[in-house]
Amino acid sequence: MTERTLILLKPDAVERGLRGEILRRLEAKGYGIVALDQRVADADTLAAHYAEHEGKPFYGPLVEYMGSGPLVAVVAEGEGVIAGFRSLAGATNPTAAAPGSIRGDLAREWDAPVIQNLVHGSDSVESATREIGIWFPALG
Ligand code: RTP
Ligand code: MG
Repeated sequence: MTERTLILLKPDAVERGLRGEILRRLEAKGYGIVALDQRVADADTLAAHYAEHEGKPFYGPLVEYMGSGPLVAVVAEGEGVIAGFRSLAGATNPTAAAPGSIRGDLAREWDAPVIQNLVHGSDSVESATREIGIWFPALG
């Protein structure tokens, strides 16, 4: 079924100049881009986006990391794009992420209080709907 997902090119991806490489992989796979916007995320947006992680030890560092510089929010579309982009992204931990994936090829572990792994992708239809509403209210 054609569906939409919310992708974030996190601040480390922007900082390292990897926007083009990541978007190239998304487009090469055949997914469409419905919306794309670079911005510095504000605290309310990050609190809403990461509500499920509130109270976890890495929550504070996660919000700090995600607000540390510009990120690129993207709505992508296609058959199976939610699971498909998660597959392109690879495992959360860059060391465990398979070669060939965005995180496996382009990210590594650092001595940091939170895992920095270049991209976010919605993990379900419900999450995608919720997250698109947070980042692109006009599309929600
Ligand atoms: P995402 O939401 O960013 O697509 O990543 P994910 O589903 O693979 O990972 P999730 O469990 O939702 O965690 C969200 C983000 O928080 C950071 N994280 N750090 N132990 C840690 O230091 C830790 N655990 C999670 C990562 O940046 C992860 O992508
Ligand atoms: Mg997640």
